[in-house]
Amino acid sequence: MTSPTVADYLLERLRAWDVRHVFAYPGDGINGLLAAWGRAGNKPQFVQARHEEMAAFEAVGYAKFTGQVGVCAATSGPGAIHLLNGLYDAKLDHVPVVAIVGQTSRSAMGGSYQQEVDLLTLFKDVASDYVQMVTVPEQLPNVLDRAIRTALAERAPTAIIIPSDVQELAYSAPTHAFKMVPSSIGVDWSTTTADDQGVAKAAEILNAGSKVAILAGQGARGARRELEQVADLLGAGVAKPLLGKDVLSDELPYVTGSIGLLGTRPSYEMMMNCDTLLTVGSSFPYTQFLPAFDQARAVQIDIDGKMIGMRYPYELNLIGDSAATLRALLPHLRRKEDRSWRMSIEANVAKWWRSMEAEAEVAADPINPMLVFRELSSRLPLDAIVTADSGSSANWYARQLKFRGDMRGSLSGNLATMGPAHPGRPVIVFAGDGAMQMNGLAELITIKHYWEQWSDARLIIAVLHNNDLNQVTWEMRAMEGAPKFTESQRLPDVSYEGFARSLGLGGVAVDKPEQVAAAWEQALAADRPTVLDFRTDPDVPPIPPHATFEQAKDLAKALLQGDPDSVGIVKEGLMAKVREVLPGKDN
Ligand SMILES: Cc1ncc(C[n+]2csc(CCOP(=O)(O)OP(=O)(O)O)c2C)c(N)n1
Repeated sequence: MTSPTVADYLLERLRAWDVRHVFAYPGDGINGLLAAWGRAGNKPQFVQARHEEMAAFEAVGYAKFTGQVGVCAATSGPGAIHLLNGLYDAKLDHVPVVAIVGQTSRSAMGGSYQQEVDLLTLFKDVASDYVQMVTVPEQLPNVLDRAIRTALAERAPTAIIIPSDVQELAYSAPTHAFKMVPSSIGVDWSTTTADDQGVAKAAEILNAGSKVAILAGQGARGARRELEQVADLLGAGVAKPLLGKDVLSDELPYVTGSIGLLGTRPSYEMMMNCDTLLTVGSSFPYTQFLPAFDQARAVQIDIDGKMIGMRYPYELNLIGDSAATLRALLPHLRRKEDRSWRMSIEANVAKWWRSMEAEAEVAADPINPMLVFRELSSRLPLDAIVTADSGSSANWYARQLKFRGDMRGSLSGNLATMGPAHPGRPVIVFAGDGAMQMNGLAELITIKHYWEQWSDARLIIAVLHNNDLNQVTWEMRAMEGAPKFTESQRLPDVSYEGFARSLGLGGVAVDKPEQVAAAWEQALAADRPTVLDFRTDPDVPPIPPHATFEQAKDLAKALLQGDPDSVGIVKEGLMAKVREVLPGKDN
């Protein structure tokens, strides 16, 4: 065999890092890489998306659900530009992703050549932790290893740019010489625990309070047992930001569920009434849902010294791994003998779940979207992975689904995310019809392409088919006091299940409430990915139970201003739901 090229060596080194999949889309800026892939017997596996944006999102999903680095690749110019949205998702949600992109040949650089974009500048913000161009073969191991290690260490996206001619050069390793940077593979991470002094100070603050609230984010994943013990000793309730929905079971009576605009009333009430706040592994951004600044003494535990101390005037910012730090804290905590705070939280939680049941039962035209989630909740396999896009489904995902067992869940702040599949676990994806039309329909083709390789082929795409960009429609009503602007909000009607069936996937049209449960059962028992095309009512308001007076007032104003859907909203009796948020109504 001829000597390996830089591209051959790149794939070899990815394998050495145990990278098994690269989510990618071809183009002549990475032709050298594609040829190497052919020679390497497709190892790591080239997973072909329909659009580079989705390749990046797929790498993000992979990283979110495996805890390993996700890798994506794209050609120069337009391919690299398309990656950006997915890479920003990695940046904002703090997951490790490496992007590998091509560039025009070195001889053409700076010549305004075809597809020549200043990629170092393009990626400077999204991959601010590490973006480098490989210009000679000896650079490769170090640049690749640092991109991977930096992505893992910073939980962030990084990028490597490899000009097309460099990909085809014979690989030559760095030597033991001046201006050479050798590199090595692998990292053995140590566990960081706060020192004794910090732990003792945290215990002093937490022991002094009588109404403790815990906020546990995705950084607390892996600290489930410790969180339960701490919450128990402190008689605390635990609220979970969206990305932390799977850190603690929703079946625990003191878990108040989601917090924030998509949150629950018990989370809101707990935060408004507590005297002590313990935040673990969360950078939940919405300060207004946390206690007033002079209301609570507060402690934050976070692994990341750059992210700690924000969002609230914490008295103590402890750097450490969440499980290890909570374990160190436990022996210092005194069990709160007065359990009245805890009992009031549990009563609020029980009442909340009853009201969620009742809201899902409200008749709608034709299907109340909450019913779709409620019917799934009890049927969720214990190892399910659930995702939602950032349309209205995120509201119901946050409030209606009861996570338990080893369920995993995540979503993106970005509308365009299609939930990633997992080859060995059942996956349920909630997608709006807008999201389906933006990227989802095309990615069904990717699913068709790969599903037969999976050991568990149960990937269910539940479409909230409401012919409306509903979340924005409601935001306009509630935040702007503006009636629905049909031209921007209405979507062309498409049969999502029909499209799925045309691809050989399962597809079920669900247009009556009484069909919802059976549809879930059918899809959960299917031997292939299935699209459940739920005809949901756009007139069910995804308004938080603690919406501000201004929002409720604006909503009423929007409806009175001749909103084309106001008749539906009133007709179905859903104004009751709207009234729930008006001041003076106790519930
Ligand atoms: C890429 C992108 N463009 C626009 C938005 C703004 N946005 C947020 S939710 C939403 C509507 C989503 O509509 P759909 O997918 O139909 O779901 P629905 O809210 O109707 O359930 C839009 C346009 C966004 N989040 N991301």
